[in-house]
Amino acid sequence: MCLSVCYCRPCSPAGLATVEQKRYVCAKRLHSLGYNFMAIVSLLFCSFLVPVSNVTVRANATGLVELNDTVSLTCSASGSSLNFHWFNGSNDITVNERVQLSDENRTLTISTVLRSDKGPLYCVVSNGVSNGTSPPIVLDIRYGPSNISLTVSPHVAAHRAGSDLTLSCSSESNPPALYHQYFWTFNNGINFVGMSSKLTIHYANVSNAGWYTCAAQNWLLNTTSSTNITLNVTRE
Ligand SMILES: *[C@@H]1O[C@H](CO)[C@@H](O)[C@H](O)[C@H]1NC(C)=O
Ligand SMILES: *[C@@H]1O[C@H](CO)[C@@H](O)[C@H](O)[C@H]1NC(C)=O
Ligand SMILES: *[C@@H]1O[C@H](CO)[C@@H](O)[C@H](O)[C@H]1NC(C)=O
Ligand SMILES: *[C@@H]1O[C@H](CO)[C@@H](O)[C@H](O)[C@H]1NC(C)=O
Ligand SMILES: *[C@@H]1O[C@H](CO)[C@@H](O)[C@H](O)[C@H]1NC(C)=O
Ligand SMILES: *[C@@H]1O[C@H](CO)[C@@H](O)[C@H](O)[C@H]1NC(C)=O
Ligand SMILES: *[C@@H]1O[C@H](CO)[C@@H](O)[C@H](O)[C@H]1NC(C)=O
Ligand SMILES: *[C@@H]1O[C@H](CO)[C@@H](O)[C@H](O)[C@H]1NC(C)=O
Ligand SMILES: CC(=O)N[C@H]1CO[C@H](CO)[C@@H](O)[C@@H]1O
Repeated sequence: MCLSVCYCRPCSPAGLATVEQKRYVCAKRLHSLGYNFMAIVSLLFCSFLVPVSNVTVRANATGLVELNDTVSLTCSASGSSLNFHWFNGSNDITVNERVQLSDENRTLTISTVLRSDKGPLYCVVSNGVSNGTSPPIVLDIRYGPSNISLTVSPHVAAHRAGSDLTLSCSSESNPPALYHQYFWTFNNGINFVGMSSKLTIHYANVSNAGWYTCAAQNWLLNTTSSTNITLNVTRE
């Protein structure tokens, strides 16, 4: 029952195999003598690895909202003895409180997503004989409006009556464009002025002086942010 002859030859085809060693204990109880006979047998196996293919990444959620949502990305691939490795752009993923790996690194979970998490994120799967890279995934993370600012040009403390001036409002938001709009109010919301990111006043006069407030709204998230400026106009 226990082997006494050992015959070894190289694994073939060599490129697709690794050698695995397994140890077995052979034991036989010899009742008549009252002790156990034992031998340790080592067997070497050629372990054939199936090359890596079909590496894909799937996200479990879309329409993520910055600071509110959590997303899990799962990497899957065909092949045997797979190792999973994640990248964020050209860097390795760094695990921290918000960024966790699980299921033997198959799954990447990002909690309270930030706009900077958008990626491209991708996974590299490898085994002893080959590797494969998933197509990159770019997360659409909705945020804003944030970093709102209001400037007036020309940039002077007081504008002369009769001059032209432009108030410009800017803010960061995703989605941008259609979903992101500006509202202007003059002197504490008494006058609704316009809906563009720029407000131009031709031939300014003293009655144009006052508080201007710009409010930016992200229509998809229904979030707003506002800021204001005091416009000064002097008589000539
Ligand atoms: C998961 O990834 C980490 C960091 O890349 C690595 O240290 C660890 O060995 C991996 N675990 C498994 C089971 O592959
Ligand atoms: C990806 O990298 C950016 C910096 O380039 C970092 O701010 C962000 O937190 C990273 N995201 C993840 C999920 O690692
Ligand atoms: C992936 O395989 C290619 C050859 O197919 C090799 O050049 C590269 O170094 C491998 N990368 C990793 C991370 O194993
Ligand atoms: C208008 O005048 C006030 C008080 O002098 C000043 O605080 C404010 O910055 C001025 N506005 C602008 C746009 O410079
Ligand atoms: C000042 O300009 C506003 C429009 O910009 C106009 O309605 C108003 O009549 C002007 N006032 C004077 C005193 O010119
Ligand atoms: C984000 O979460 C906060 C608190 O739970 C909630 O009040 C807010 O409406 C959420 N924002 C969006 C855009 O879903
Ligand atoms: C947007 O917010 C306003 C109040 O801030 C609320 O009255 C309105 O119902 C919200 N709309 C949506 C679509 O959530
Ligand atoms: C103008 O903005 C400042 C902060 O930038 C805020 O403290 C103030 O209440 C605002 N005033 C109005 C009239 O909106
Ligand atoms: C350019 C700039 O100021 N960016 C800031 C916009 O707001 C976000 C979050 O509120 C900050 O993380 C950025 O640094």
